[in-house]
Amino acid sequence: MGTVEPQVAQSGDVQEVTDGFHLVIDALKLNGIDTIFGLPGIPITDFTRMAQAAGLRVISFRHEQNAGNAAAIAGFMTQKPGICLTVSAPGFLNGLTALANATTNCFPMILISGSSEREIVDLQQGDYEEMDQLAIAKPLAKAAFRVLHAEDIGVGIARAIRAALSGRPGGVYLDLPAKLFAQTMDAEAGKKSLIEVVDPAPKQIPGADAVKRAVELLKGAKKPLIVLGKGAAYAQADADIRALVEKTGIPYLPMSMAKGLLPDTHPQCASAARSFVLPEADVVMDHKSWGGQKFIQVDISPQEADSNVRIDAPVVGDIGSCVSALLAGIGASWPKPPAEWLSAIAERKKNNIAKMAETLAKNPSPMNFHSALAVVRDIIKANPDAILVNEGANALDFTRSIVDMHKPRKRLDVGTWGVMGIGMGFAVAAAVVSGQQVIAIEGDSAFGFSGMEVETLCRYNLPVCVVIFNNNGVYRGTDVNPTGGPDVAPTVFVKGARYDKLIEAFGGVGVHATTPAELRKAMEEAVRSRRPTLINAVIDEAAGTESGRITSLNPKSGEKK
Ligand code: TZD
Repeated sequence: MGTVEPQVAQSGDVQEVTDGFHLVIDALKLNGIDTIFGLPGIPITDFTRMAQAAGLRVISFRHEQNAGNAAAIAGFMTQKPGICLTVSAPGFLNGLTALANATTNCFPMILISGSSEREIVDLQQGDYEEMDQLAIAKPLAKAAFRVLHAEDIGVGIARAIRAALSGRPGGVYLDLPAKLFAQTMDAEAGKKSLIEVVDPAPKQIPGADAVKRAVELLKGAKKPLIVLGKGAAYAQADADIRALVEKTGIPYLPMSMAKGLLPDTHPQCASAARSFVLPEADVVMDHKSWGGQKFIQVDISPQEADSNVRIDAPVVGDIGSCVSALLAGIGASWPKPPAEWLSAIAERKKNNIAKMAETLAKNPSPMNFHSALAVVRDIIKANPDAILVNEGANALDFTRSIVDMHKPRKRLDVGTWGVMGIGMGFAVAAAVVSGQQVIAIEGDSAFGFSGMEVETLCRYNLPVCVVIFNNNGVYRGTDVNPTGGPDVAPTVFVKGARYDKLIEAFGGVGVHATTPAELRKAMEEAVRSRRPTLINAVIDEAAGTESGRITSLNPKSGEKK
């Protein structure tokens, strides 16, 4: 229990007192929180010092959005809420993008922000960094709470933890006004006011009838398909999920962050025949419609069924409980799916893999995405415990399809929103939480959103190897200004930029790589040395497409020419 200077009570007895600072720290520690990601300033500077002194790891960032992204992905990796700590108003706003992204992706995170005094904020009298933060956070968070009294800190932290972890996990906002931190109370009473949350993510067992309905539907399928999402990865029910896939013999398709839940090289993995299986399948466990298909959806939230297609067999519960119930339901003698279906998939897979192998074997100059990613694929294969962080458009789509993942929760990327800017926050958290080598494959535009955090990588000496696929711009570097004026086109950056020099400014290793051989050597050295490394991998500026795989989402002009 943290205490402050003893105070002499009226009776003359020495009374141990504690304060808001220490109660928050103690409440977090009591609940197994060991790391805070944040950025200091009024009113939380002293809090960061005291937290460090109390044995919490405090990782300071250069911008709150990156601290927030770090907290969110730490939550995804550990099933404990990731904590992000920000100052009031502008710091809080900088953290909000990450909070909203966490909520959308079901990452458990708590954004704790200092705030100005309620009395002044509510009368809009002009306090330092005055803002009604709770009201602003509410629509972007799964839940939002404010604590006004030191004796309520225990309840506030407990409610935030439960909201972040239970059911569909998400982002939670906790508002702590400046005055709260200095409030004192009797240390013993303070200690008693804290809550160690029991069973914060309770199991939710699916109904027997729901399981039976799903098993019946699956039994009748001629072309079944299992789709695994990142919720399945989060659940850490890896052995049961693998058993369900293997016992049923049903082909499966991992969504981006579920890659590696079973190894991508698994014979039932249908990734290499993705565009064939999605519209062809007749019964799909978990995902979207192409007409005439039947769906089983496993989800912890009963509201999610029918959210975009009719769900014929919703199975509501936590993934672990649902999968083990389905496993029990299918029993020991489940017939494999029809051979026609399996061989049609195998045929497509074989052809696509052969085509890809041909493309990957080429060695064009300058490098393109494929020749560079053939190297990344080999490095990940040789280091299956390394964590791959990935963002960009082409840099994202090509990496996802080319680089096989071999273990669960090793691929962290832009998630549901396709948000740029997660890169360095995710990389820092992945290294801090796991101690494993991190490899971040970044588009040059994507990197720019969080690039200043290379200083953070160096400051904490993290084993992170950042590879920037530098093709001189957003998507590509070939656009021209149609007016012929001096400004370059909106998608174009400084040509031939040397991102490797950035990390050298902070004592990290910078490498300029123009061939696959140079890239391989630099990545191998980064993994061997575990030093913070940034490789500027020069990619043909004409390679890739507008918006990667989602070109069709760009609105077209209706203007008649
Ligand atoms: N801003 C935010 C926060 N997220 C976004 N997704 C975008 C803007 C729009 N956007 C994309 O969807 S991908 C991308 C942007 C700006 C960058 C693509 O360029 P890149 O990758 O250099 O990162 P490639 O490999 O050159 O395509």
